[in-house]
Amino acid sequence: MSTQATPSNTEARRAFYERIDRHHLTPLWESLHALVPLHPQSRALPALWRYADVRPFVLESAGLITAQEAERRVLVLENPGLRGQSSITQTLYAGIQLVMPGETAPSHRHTQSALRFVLEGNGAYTTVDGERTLMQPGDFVITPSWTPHDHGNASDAPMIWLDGLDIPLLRFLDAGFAEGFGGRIQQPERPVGDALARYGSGLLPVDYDGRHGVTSPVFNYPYARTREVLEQLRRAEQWDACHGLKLRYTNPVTGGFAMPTIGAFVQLLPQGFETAPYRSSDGTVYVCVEGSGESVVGGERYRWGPRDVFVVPSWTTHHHRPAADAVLFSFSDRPVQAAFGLWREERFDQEGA
Ligand code: 1HN
Repeated sequence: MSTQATPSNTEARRAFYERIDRHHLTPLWESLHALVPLHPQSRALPALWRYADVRPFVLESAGLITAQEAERRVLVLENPGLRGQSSITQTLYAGIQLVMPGETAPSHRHTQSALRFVLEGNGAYTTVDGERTLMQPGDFVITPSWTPHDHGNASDAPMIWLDGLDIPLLRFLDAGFAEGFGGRIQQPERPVGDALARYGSGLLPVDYDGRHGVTSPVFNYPYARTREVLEQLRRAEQWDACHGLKLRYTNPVTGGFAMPTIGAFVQLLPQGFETAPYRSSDGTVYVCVEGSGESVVGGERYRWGPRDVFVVPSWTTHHHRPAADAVLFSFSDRPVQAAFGLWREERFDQEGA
C-alpha cells in the first residue's frame, strides 16, 4: 500500500457517490484503508470486570427469573467498545452464569461451541452428550458444537461459572443452528469421569476411531490436575519472558487445541515476575484463578484478583505484574487464526527484538 491517505472529496465526487448510492454501489477508495488496515484496529477495548462488582448482580438475578425460565441465566460481559453485540472480543462471547441449589437449566444444543470456567461453587453438574461431570472451581469444561447439554445444581450453594462461546464468529459466518428438547434434562448414560479416564490419561481405547472429530473427547479438565502440572513444571525454572509458564489445553487425540474455534490457556506467573510486553492478533479473555496482580493493557493499568475477568483486544500491547504467585486462565480465537495462517505475535523481549 503506497499511502494510508483517503482521497479528498470534491463536489463532483460527492455528487457521483450520491448517484451510484441508489444503485447499491460505493467507491472502494473511500474505505480502502479501513478495509485493509496496516495492523488490526479492533473496535474492542481493554476492559476488566471485578468479581466483587458482578457477583451481587448475578445473585440478584436469581430473584427475578429461574434458570428454567431463562433457559440460561447469564449476565453477558459486553465489551465497552462493542455494546449491543453480546461480544467480549470481535469473535467471542463471555457471560457469567448462575445455577442456584435445586435448579436445572434445560437441555439444548447448538452449533456454537462453549467452554465453562468454574468460578464458584462445588459439585453442580453439566451433562454433555449423555455424560455428567461435577464441576469444581478452576475446572475447564467443554461443550462441543451440536452436543446436547444441560446443567443442574444438587449442591447447597450457588454455582457460578464463566461461559465462553464463539457466538460472534458463528454469527459472522451465518452458521448458527440450534434445537431444544422440550425443557427436559438428559439422563446420564455413562459413569461420571468416563471421558477423562478413557481419553485424558495418556491412554486411548485401542480401536478408538477419533469419532469425536474436531473437539477434544475430554470435556472436563479438572483444576486439581492442571494445578499439579503447573507446580511440577515450575521446578524446571524455564520461564518465558512474555508468558511466565504458559500451557495450552489440548485435544489428547491430536495434540491440537481442545476446541476448534477457541484456544484455552493457563499460565503461572510467580510473585514479582514482570512479563515483557507482548501482543498477538487474537483478542484474549483472561480470568484470574489465584493470586493477584495487575496488567498494563494498551497503556492502562488493570488490577486483578481471584475471579476477575479482563480482556486484551487484538494487537494490543500488554504485560503482567503479579503481586503474588498468580494463575491466569485465558481463551481466544487463536485456533481459527492459526488454521488460516493468520495468527501473528510480537514479543518485546530479547528474543523478539
Ligand atoms: C448456552 O447454551 C449456555 O449451555 C450458556 O450454558 C450461554 C449463550 C448463548 C447461547 C447459548 C449454556 C449461552 C448459551
